[in-house]
Amino acid sequence: MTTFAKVARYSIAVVSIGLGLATAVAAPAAAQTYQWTDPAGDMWSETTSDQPAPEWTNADVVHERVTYRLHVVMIRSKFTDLRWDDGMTYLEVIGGYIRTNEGRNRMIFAEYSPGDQSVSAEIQNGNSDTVRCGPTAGIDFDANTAWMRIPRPCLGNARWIRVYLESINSTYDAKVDDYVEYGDNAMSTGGFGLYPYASTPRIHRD
Ligand SMILES: [Ca+2]
Repeated sequence: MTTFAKVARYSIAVVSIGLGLATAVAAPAAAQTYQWTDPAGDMWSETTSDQPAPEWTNADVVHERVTYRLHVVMIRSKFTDLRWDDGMTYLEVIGGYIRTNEGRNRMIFAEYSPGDQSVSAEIQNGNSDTVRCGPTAGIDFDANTAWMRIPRPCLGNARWIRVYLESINSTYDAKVDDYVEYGDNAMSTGGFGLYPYASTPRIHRD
């Protein structure tokens, strides 16, 4: 998917869905970590319209953990299932937005590359320009997990951040003879691409 398409998708105004359906578990005495569960079976598909796709399990988020340490933000995602199948066009295991107390907006992308079997990480600013700050990402298909490491310079000198997370993948569907995009909003059971209406509470730097 092109960057433009990603931006266009994110910019679509969708109904506001907060964190009410997520189970937030803030680690005691560690305000810099915020983690929560997301239900299994709550993915959506997008073709001509968005609709629930509970039968789809690939990259269905079940747990997220965001940690903001002094020099880095770490995101760790766990899924019901995680795989690369023939017919898939892309697998964005971690995507979303980070907003900072300094007013910065960052789009984040961690996308699997089947060619070299690695995960590329990218950060973009509010103008969709790449922020060259050394993000990295990884994937473990056996464990159904992925992670993304975001050095603090990607975020300026943010004292706190708020994060929206999702996963998106696309595959060919012979029934409709087209590629179908599947996504999981990690903040709720609603459709994906809900920024800026859904996000974590403030996660403070360690
Ligand atoms: Ca889910």
